[in-house]
Amino acid sequence: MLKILHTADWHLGKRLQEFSRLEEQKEVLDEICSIADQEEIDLVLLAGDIFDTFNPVHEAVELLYKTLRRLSKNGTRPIIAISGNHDSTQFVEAPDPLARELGIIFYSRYDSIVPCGILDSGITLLRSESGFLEFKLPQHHFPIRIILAPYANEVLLRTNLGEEDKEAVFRDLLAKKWQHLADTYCDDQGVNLFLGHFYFIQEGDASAPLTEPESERPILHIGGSQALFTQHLPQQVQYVALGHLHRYQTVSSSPCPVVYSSSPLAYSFSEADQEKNVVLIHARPQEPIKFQPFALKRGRPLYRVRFSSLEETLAWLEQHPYCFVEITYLTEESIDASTRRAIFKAHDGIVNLIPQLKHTLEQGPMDLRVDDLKKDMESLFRMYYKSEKGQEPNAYLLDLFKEVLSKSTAS
Ligand SMILES: [Mn+2]
Repeated sequence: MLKILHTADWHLGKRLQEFSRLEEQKEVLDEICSIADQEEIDLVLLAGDIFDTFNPVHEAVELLYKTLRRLSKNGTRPIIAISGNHDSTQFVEAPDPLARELGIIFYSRYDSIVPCGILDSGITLLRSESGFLEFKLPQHHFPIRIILAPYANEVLLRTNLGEEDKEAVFRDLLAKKWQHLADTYCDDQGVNLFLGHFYFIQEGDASAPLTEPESERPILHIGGSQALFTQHLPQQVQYVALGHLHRYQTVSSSPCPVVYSSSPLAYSFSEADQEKNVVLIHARPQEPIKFQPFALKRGRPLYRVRFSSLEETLAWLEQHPYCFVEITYLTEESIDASTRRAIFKAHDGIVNLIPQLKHTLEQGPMDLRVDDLKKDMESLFRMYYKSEKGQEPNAYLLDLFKEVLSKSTAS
Protein backbone atom coordinates (compact mmCIF):
# COMPACT_ATOMS: atom_id res chain seq x y z
CA MET A 1 0.00 0.00 0.00
CA LEU A 2 1.45 3.35 -1.08
CA LYS A 3 0.77 6.16 1.45
CA ILE A 4 0.65 9.66 0.01
CA LEU A 5 0.25 13.08 1.64
CA HIS A 6 -1.31 15.83 -0.52
CA THR A 7 -0.88 19.48 0.44
CA ALA A 8 -0.95 22.80 -1.45
CA ASP A 9 -1.01 26.60 -1.33
CA TRP A 10 1.57 27.15 1.38
CA HIS A 11 2.01 30.78 0.19
CA LEU A 12 5.23 31.13 2.18
CA GLY A 13 5.92 34.76 3.04
CA LYS A 14 2.27 35.80 2.75
CA ARG A 15 1.13 38.57 5.05
CA LEU A 16 -2.27 39.50 6.37
CA GLN A 17 -2.09 43.24 5.76
CA GLU A 18 0.73 44.37 8.08
CA PHE A 19 0.90 41.06 9.99
CA SER A 20 3.59 38.50 9.14
CA ARG A 21 2.39 34.87 9.10
CA LEU A 22 5.88 33.31 9.08
CA GLU A 23 5.78 32.05 12.68
CA GLU A 24 2.45 30.34 12.05
CA GLN A 25 3.74 28.94 8.76
CA LYS A 26 6.69 27.44 10.64
CA GLU A 27 4.32 25.87 13.14
CA VAL A 28 1.91 24.43 10.64
CA LEU A 29 4.68 23.03 8.42
CA ASP A 30 6.13 21.44 11.54
CA GLU A 31 2.69 19.91 12.11
CA ILE A 32 2.63 18.59 8.52
CA CYS A 33 6.08 17.00 8.99
CA SER A 34 4.86 15.28 12.18
CA ILE A 35 1.76 13.94 10.41
CA ALA A 36 3.94 12.57 7.60
CA ASP A 37 6.14 10.75 10.15
CA GLN A 38 3.23 9.46 12.25
CA GLU A 39 1.32 8.18 9.23
CA GLU A 40 4.46 6.70 7.67
CA ILE A 41 3.93 8.58 4.45
CA ASP A 42 5.88 7.30 1.40
CA LEU A 43 5.36 10.24 -0.95
CA VAL A 44 4.42 13.94 -0.63
CA LEU A 45 2.60 15.94 -3.33
CA LEU A 46 2.82 19.75 -3.09
CA ALA A 47 0.34 21.25 -5.55
CA GLY A 48 1.63 24.76 -6.16
CA ASP A 49 1.62 28.29 -4.78
CA ILE A 50 4.61 27.31 -2.68
CA PHE A 51 5.56 30.97 -2.27
CA ASP A 52 3.26 33.95 -2.22
CA THR A 53 5.28 36.12 -4.59
CA PHE A 54 7.77 35.82 -7.45
CA ASN A 55 10.49 37.24 -5.19
CA PRO A 56 9.91 35.68 -1.77
CA VAL A 57 11.70 37.09 1.29
CA HIS A 58 14.70 35.03 2.36
CA GLU A 59 12.96 33.83 5.54
CA ALA A 60 10.30 32.21 3.35
CA VAL A 61 12.93 30.55 1.14
CA GLU A 62 14.78 29.26 4.17
CA LEU A 63 11.57 27.91 5.66
CA LEU A 64 10.79 25.99 2.45
CA TYR A 65 14.22 24.39 2.17
CA LYS A 66 14.39 23.44 5.85
CA THR A 67 10.88 21.98 5.75
CA LEU A 68 11.43 19.96 2.58
CA ARG A 69 14.71 18.63 3.86
CA ARG A 70 12.99 17.34 6.98
CA LEU A 71 9.90 16.14 5.11
CA SER A 72 12.02 14.17 2.63
CA LYS A 73 13.59 12.09 5.45
CA ASN A 74 17.14 12.12 4.08
CA GLY A 75 15.88 11.59 0.58
CA THR A 76 13.89 8.42 1.31
CA ARG A 77 10.47 10.12 1.10
CA PRO A 78 10.16 11.81 -2.30
CA ILE A 79 8.42 15.16 -2.59
CA ILE A 80 6.99 16.25 -5.92
CA ALA A 81 6.37 20.01 -5.96
CA ILE A 82 4.86 22.00 -8.81
CA SER A 83 4.52 25.76 -9.14
CA GLY A 84 1.29 27.76 -8.94
CA ASN A 85 0.29 31.12 -10.36
CA HIS A 86 1.95 32.89 -7.43
CA ASP A 87 5.31 31.21 -8.02
CA SER A 88 8.13 32.21 -10.33
CA THR A 89 8.87 29.15 -12.48
CA GLN A 90 12.58 29.96 -12.71
CA PHE A 91 12.83 30.47 -8.98
CA VAL A 92 11.01 27.28 -8.07
CA GLU A 93 13.15 25.11 -10.34
CA ALA A 94 16.47 26.80 -9.55
CA PRO A 95 17.58 24.40 -6.76
CA ASP A 96 16.42 21.35 -8.71
CA PRO A 97 19.75 19.55 -9.40
CA LEU A 98 20.65 19.72 -5.71
CA ALA A 99 17.11 19.02 -4.51
CA ARG A 100 16.78 15.93 -6.70
CA GLU A 101 19.61 14.29 -4.74
CA LEU A 102 17.37 14.69 -1.67
CA GLY A 103 14.43 13.11 -3.46
CA ILE A 104 12.75 16.49 -4.01
CA ILE A 105 11.53 17.15 -7.54
CA PHE A 106 10.53 20.71 -8.44
CA TYR A 107 8.53 20.95 -11.65
CA SER A 108 7.31 24.24 -13.07
CA ARG A 109 8.08 24.47 -16.79
CA TYR A 110 6.46 22.38 -19.46
CA ASP A 111 9.76 22.28 -21.35
CA SER A 112 11.55 20.59 -18.42
CA ILE A 113 12.32 16.89 -18.46
CA VAL A 114 13.46 15.26 -15.21
CA PRO A 115 16.83 13.46 -15.69
CA CYS A 116 16.35 9.76 -14.93
CA GLY A 117 18.49 7.35 -12.92
CA ILE A 118 18.91 5.90 -9.45
CA LEU A 119 19.29 8.32 -6.53
CA ASP A 120 21.45 7.55 -3.46
CA SER A 121 18.29 6.89 -1.43
CA GLY A 122 17.33 4.05 -3.78
CA ILE A 123 14.51 5.94 -5.52
CA THR A 124 14.60 5.23 -9.26
CA LEU A 125 13.47 7.90 -11.68
CA LEU A 126 12.29 5.76 -14.60
CA ARG A 127 10.82 7.92 -17.37
CA SER A 128 10.05 11.59 -17.90
CA GLU A 129 8.81 13.89 -20.61
CA SER A 130 7.12 17.29 -20.72
CA GLY A 131 4.53 17.21 -17.91
CA PHE A 132 5.24 13.66 -16.79
CA LEU A 133 7.35 11.63 -14.37
CA GLU A 134 7.50 7.91 -13.54
CA PHE A 135 9.49 6.57 -10.59
CA LYS A 136 9.79 3.65 -8.22
CA LEU A 137 10.39 3.48 -4.48
CA PRO A 138 12.55 0.67 -3.03
CA GLN A 139 9.76 -0.42 -0.62
CA HIS A 140 7.12 -0.91 -3.38
CA HIS A 141 7.34 -3.19 -6.39
CA PHE A 142 5.07 -1.07 -8.65
CA PRO A 143 5.93 2.18 -10.45
CA ILE A 144 4.27 5.51 -9.67
CA ARG A 145 3.26 7.77 -12.57
CA ILE A 146 2.44 11.44 -12.15
CA ILE A 147 1.01 13.76 -14.77
CA LEU A 148 2.43 17.16 -13.81
CA ALA A 149 0.28 20.22 -14.47
CA PRO A 150 1.92 23.28 -12.92
CA TYR A 151 0.13 26.55 -13.55
CA ALA A 152 0.87 28.14 -16.90
CA ASN A 153 -0.90 30.85 -18.78
CA GLU A 154 -2.22 30.28 -22.25
CA VAL A 155 0.64 32.01 -24.06
CA LEU A 156 3.27 29.92 -22.30
CA LEU A 157 1.36 26.70 -22.86
CA ARG A 158 0.82 27.32 -26.55
CA THR A 159 4.53 28.01 -26.94
CA ASN A 160 5.45 24.75 -25.22
CA LEU A 161 2.74 22.53 -26.65
CA GLY A 162 3.53 23.58 -30.19
CA GLU A 163 1.89 26.02 -32.55
CA GLU A 164 0.00 23.64 -34.81
CA ASP A 165 -3.24 24.00 -32.89
CA LYS A 166 -3.68 27.75 -32.98
CA GLU A 167 -7.45 27.62 -33.00
CA ALA A 168 -7.88 24.99 -30.30
CA VAL A 169 -9.42 26.09 -27.05
CA PHE A 170 -6.97 26.22 -24.17
CA ARG A 171 -8.74 23.52 -22.19
CA ASP A 172 -8.86 21.15 -25.18
CA LEU A 173 -5.11 21.53 -25.72
CA LEU A 174 -4.48 20.49 -22.14
CA ALA A 175 -6.98 17.64 -22.28
CA LYS A 176 -5.27 16.27 -25.38
CA LYS A 177 -1.86 16.48 -23.80
CA TRP A 178 -2.98 14.69 -20.62
CA GLN A 179 -4.79 11.98 -22.54
CA HIS A 180 -1.67 11.39 -24.63
CA LEU A 181 0.49 11.03 -21.50
CA ALA A 182 -2.00 8.68 -19.84
CA ASP A 183 -2.30 6.50 -22.96
CA THR A 184 1.48 6.32 -23.31
CA TYR A 185 2.48 5.61 -19.69
CA CYS A 186 -0.42 4.90 -17.35
CA ASP A 187 -1.28 1.19 -17.62
CA ASP A 188 -2.79 -0.71 -14.68
CA GLN A 189 0.55 -2.09 -13.46
CA GLY A 190 1.33 1.11 -11.57
CA VAL A 191 -0.28 3.85 -9.44
CA ASN A 192 -1.39 6.73 -11.67
CA LEU A 193 -1.73 10.24 -10.25
CA PHE A 194 -2.33 13.78 -11.47
CA LEU A 195 -0.79 16.82 -9.75
CA GLY A 196 -2.10 20.21 -10.87
CA HIS A 197 -2.56 23.90 -10.11
CA PHE A 198 -5.59 25.06 -12.07
CA TYR A 199 -9.20 25.98 -11.48
CA PHE A 200 -11.19 22.80 -12.13
CA ILE A 201 -14.96 22.38 -12.11
CA GLN A 202 -17.31 19.62 -13.14
CA GLU A 203 -18.80 20.71 -16.45
CA GLY A 204 -22.48 21.44 -16.00
CA ASP A 205 -22.17 22.07 -12.26
CA ALA A 206 -24.42 25.10 -11.93
CA SER A 207 -23.05 26.07 -8.52
CA ALA A 208 -19.48 26.51 -9.79
CA PRO A 209 -18.66 29.79 -11.56
CA LEU A 210 -17.02 29.44 -14.99
CA THR A 211 -14.35 31.93 -14.07
CA GLU A 212 -12.52 31.44 -10.84
CA PRO A 213 -13.47 33.16 -7.59
CA GLU A 214 -12.21 36.74 -7.23
CA SER A 215 -9.81 35.93 -4.40
CA GLU A 216 -8.00 33.33 -6.50
CA ARG A 217 -7.43 35.40 -9.64
CA PRO A 218 -4.05 34.60 -11.07
CA ILE A 219 -1.43 37.32 -11.25
CA LEU A 220 -0.81 36.72 -14.94
CA HIS A 221 -4.26 37.18 -16.26
CA ILE A 222 -3.85 35.96 -19.82
CA GLY A 223 -6.24 33.11 -20.40
CA GLY A 224 -6.15 30.25 -17.97
CA SER A 225 -8.57 31.98 -15.65
CA GLN A 226 -11.34 30.02 -17.30
CA ALA A 227 -12.38 26.81 -15.63
CA LEU A 228 -10.97 23.50 -16.79
CA PHE A 229 -13.35 20.56 -16.78
CA THR A 230 -12.89 17.41 -14.69
CA GLN A 231 -14.45 15.51 -17.62
CA HIS A 232 -11.20 16.22 -19.48
CA LEU A 233 -9.07 14.27 -17.00
CA PRO A 234 -7.85 10.89 -18.28
CA GLN A 235 -9.70 7.76 -17.12
CA GLN A 236 -6.44 6.02 -16.16
CA VAL A 237 -5.75 8.45 -13.31
CA GLN A 238 -6.67 7.25 -9.78
CA TYR A 239 -6.40 10.52 -7.84
CA VAL A 240 -6.16 14.19 -8.87
CA ALA A 241 -4.24 16.31 -6.32
CA LEU A 242 -4.98 20.00 -6.85
CA GLY A 243 -3.90 23.34 -5.52
CA HIS A 244 -5.31 26.85 -6.10
CA LEU A 245 -8.64 27.01 -4.24
CA HIS A 246 -7.93 27.45 -0.53
CA ARG A 247 -11.00 25.58 0.74
CA TYR A 248 -10.85 21.79 1.13
CA GLN A 249 -13.19 20.24 -1.43
CA THR A 250 -13.77 17.28 -3.69
CA VAL A 251 -14.71 18.82 -7.02
CA SER A 252 -15.74 15.54 -8.59
CA SER A 253 -15.52 11.81 -8.03
CA SER A 254 -15.30 11.10 -11.74
CA PRO A 255 -13.13 9.80 -13.34
CA CYS A 256 -11.58 9.57 -9.84
CA PRO A 257 -11.44 11.79 -6.73
CA VAL A 258 -10.54 15.35 -7.83
CA VAL A 259 -9.49 17.09 -4.63
CA TYR A 260 -8.31 20.51 -3.42
CA SER A 261 -6.38 19.85 -0.18
CA SER A 262 -6.81 23.47 1.08
CA SER A 263 -4.11 25.88 2.20
CA PRO A 264 -2.58 25.07 5.61
CA LEU A 265 -3.62 28.44 7.11
CA ALA A 266 -6.60 30.73 6.58
CA TYR A 267 -5.02 33.50 4.50
CA SER A 268 -7.92 35.93 4.14
CA PHE A 269 -11.15 36.70 5.98
CA SER A 270 -13.10 34.99 3.22
CA GLU A 271 -11.54 31.76 4.60
CA ALA A 272 -12.56 32.58 8.18
CA ASP A 273 -14.78 29.55 8.77
CA GLN A 274 -12.83 26.94 6.87
CA GLU A 275 -11.19 23.88 8.36
CA LYS A 276 -7.68 23.43 6.95
CA ASN A 277 -6.39 20.01 5.98
CA VAL A 278 -3.80 17.85 4.38
CA VAL A 279 -5.14 14.80 2.55
CA LEU A 280 -3.92 11.26 3.32
CA ILE A 281 -4.18 8.81 0.44
CA HIS A 282 -3.79 5.03 0.24
CA ALA A 283 -3.10 3.75 -3.25
CA ARG A 284 -2.44 0.51 -5.07
CA PRO A 285 -2.44 -0.35 -8.78
CA GLN A 286 -5.86 -1.26 -10.25
CA GLU A 287 -7.81 -0.32 -7.12
CA PRO A 288 -9.91 2.72 -6.32
CA ILE A 289 -7.96 5.01 -4.05
CA LYS A 290 -8.87 5.66 -0.39
CA PHE A 291 -8.41 9.21 0.83
CA GLN A 292 -9.34 11.29 3.85
CA PRO A 293 -8.72 14.85 5.04
CA PHE A 294 -6.58 15.28 8.14
CA ALA A 295 -7.30 18.50 10.05
CA LEU A 296 -4.49 20.96 10.78
CA LYS A 297 -4.64 22.70 14.15
CA ARG A 298 -1.76 25.18 14.19
CA GLY A 299 -1.82 28.83 13.31
CA ARG A 300 -4.17 31.64 14.26
CA PRO A 301 -7.82 31.22 13.33
CA LEU A 302 -9.45 34.17 11.54
CA TYR A 303 -12.74 35.65 12.77
CA ARG A 304 -15.18 38.24 11.52
CA VAL A 305 -17.26 39.66 14.38
CA ARG A 306 -19.74 42.50 15.04
CA PHE A 307 -20.23 44.38 18.29
CA SER A 308 -22.16 47.41 19.45
CA SER A 309 -20.44 48.15 22.76
CA LEU A 310 -16.92 48.42 24.08
CA GLU A 311 -17.57 45.97 26.95
CA GLU A 312 -18.85 43.33 24.59
CA THR A 313 -15.85 43.83 22.29
CA LEU A 314 -13.29 43.62 25.10
CA ALA A 315 -14.93 40.53 26.60
CA TRP A 316 -14.78 38.71 23.25
CA LEU A 317 -11.17 39.75 22.65
CA GLU A 318 -10.18 38.47 26.06
CA GLN A 319 -11.75 35.09 25.32
CA HIS A 320 -9.97 34.84 21.94
CA PRO A 321 -6.39 35.88 22.56
CA TYR A 322 -4.86 33.81 19.71
CA CYS A 323 -6.51 34.83 16.46
CA PHE A 324 -6.76 37.49 13.79
CA VAL A 325 -10.00 39.40 13.82
CA GLU A 326 -11.94 41.87 11.73
CA ILE A 327 -14.34 43.83 13.93
CA THR A 328 -17.37 45.66 12.64
CA TYR A 329 -18.37 48.16 15.32
CA LEU A 330 -21.86 49.61 15.43
CA THR A 331 -21.77 53.17 16.59
CA GLU A 332 -23.83 56.39 16.63
CA GLU A 333 -21.15 58.46 14.94
CA SER A 334 -17.54 57.53 14.31
CA ILE A 335 -15.44 55.46 16.74
CA ASP A 336 -13.86 57.96 19.12
CA ALA A 337 -10.14 57.87 19.78
CA SER A 338 -10.33 56.48 23.30
CA THR A 339 -12.60 53.58 22.29
CA ARG A 340 -10.31 52.82 19.38
CA ARG A 341 -7.27 52.87 21.65
CA ALA A 342 -8.94 50.61 24.21
CA ILE A 343 -9.85 48.06 21.54
CA PHE A 344 -6.40 47.95 19.91
CA LYS A 345 -4.69 47.80 23.31
CA ALA A 346 -6.69 44.72 24.27
CA HIS A 347 -5.46 42.45 21.46
CA ASP A 348 -2.48 42.02 19.14
CA GLY A 349 -4.38 40.52 16.19
CA ILE A 350 -6.90 43.17 15.18
CA VAL A 351 -6.59 43.48 11.42
CA ASN A 352 -9.56 45.75 10.71
CA LEU A 353 -11.83 47.87 12.88
CA ILE A 354 -14.71 49.00 10.73
CA PRO A 355 -17.24 51.52 12.01
CA GLN A 356 -20.81 50.98 10.94
CA LEU A 357 -23.11 53.89 11.66
CA LYS A 358 -26.40 52.91 13.27
CA HIS A 359 -28.49 55.46 11.37
CA THR A 360 -27.20 54.19 8.00
CA LEU A 361 -28.41 50.73 9.04
CA GLU A 362 -31.87 52.04 9.84
CA GLN A 363 -31.98 54.07 6.65
CA GLY A 364 -31.15 51.04 4.59
CA PRO A 365 -29.20 51.45 1.40
CA MET A 366 -28.42 54.98 0.29
CA ASP A 367 -31.42 56.75 -1.13
CA LEU A 368 -30.44 58.49 -4.32
CA ARG A 369 -32.39 61.31 -5.82
CA VAL A 370 -32.65 61.78 -9.56
CA ASP A 371 -30.76 65.03 -9.16
CA ASP A 372 -27.76 63.17 -7.74
CA LEU A 373 -27.16 61.32 -10.98
CA LYS A 374 -26.11 64.57 -12.65
CA LYS A 375 -23.22 64.91 -10.24
CA ASP A 376 -19.68 64.13 -11.34
CA MET A 377 -18.10 60.73 -10.67
CA GLU A 378 -16.00 61.90 -7.76
CA SER A 379 -19.02 63.28 -5.85
CA LEU A 380 -20.94 60.09 -6.55
CA PHE A 381 -18.02 58.03 -5.26
CA ARG A 382 -17.90 60.14 -2.07
CA MET A 383 -21.63 59.65 -1.51
CA TYR A 384 -21.39 55.94 -2.13
CA TYR A 385 -18.42 55.52 0.18
CA LYS A 386 -20.05 57.52 2.94
CA SER A 387 -23.21 55.48 2.75
CA GLU A 388 -21.25 52.19 2.81
CA LYS A 389 -18.59 53.02 5.41
CA GLY A 390 -20.14 55.84 7.39
CA GLN A 391 -17.25 58.19 6.69
CA GLU A 392 -15.66 60.22 3.93
CA PRO A 393 -13.02 58.43 1.81
CA ASN A 394 -9.48 59.54 2.71
CA ALA A 395 -7.15 61.39 0.32
CA TYR A 396 -5.31 58.23 -0.69
CA LEU A 397 -8.49 56.45 -1.73
CA LEU A 398 -9.74 59.49 -3.59
CA ASP A 399 -6.49 59.73 -5.54
CA LEU A 400 -6.67 56.06 -6.35
CA PHE A 401 -10.25 56.42 -7.53
CA LYS A 402 -9.29 59.34 -9.78
CA GLU A 403 -6.41 57.37 -11.21
CA VAL A 404 -8.62 54.42 -12.05
CA LEU A 405 -11.20 56.75 -13.49
CA SER A 406 -8.69 58.52 -15.72
CA LYS A 407 -7.43 55.17 -17.05
CA SER A 408 -10.86 53.78 -17.73
CA THR A 409 -11.97 56.89 -19.63
CA ALA A 410 -8.69 57.08 -21.56
CA SER A 411 -8.93 53.62 -23.09
MN1 LIG B 1 -3.11 29.71 -6.96
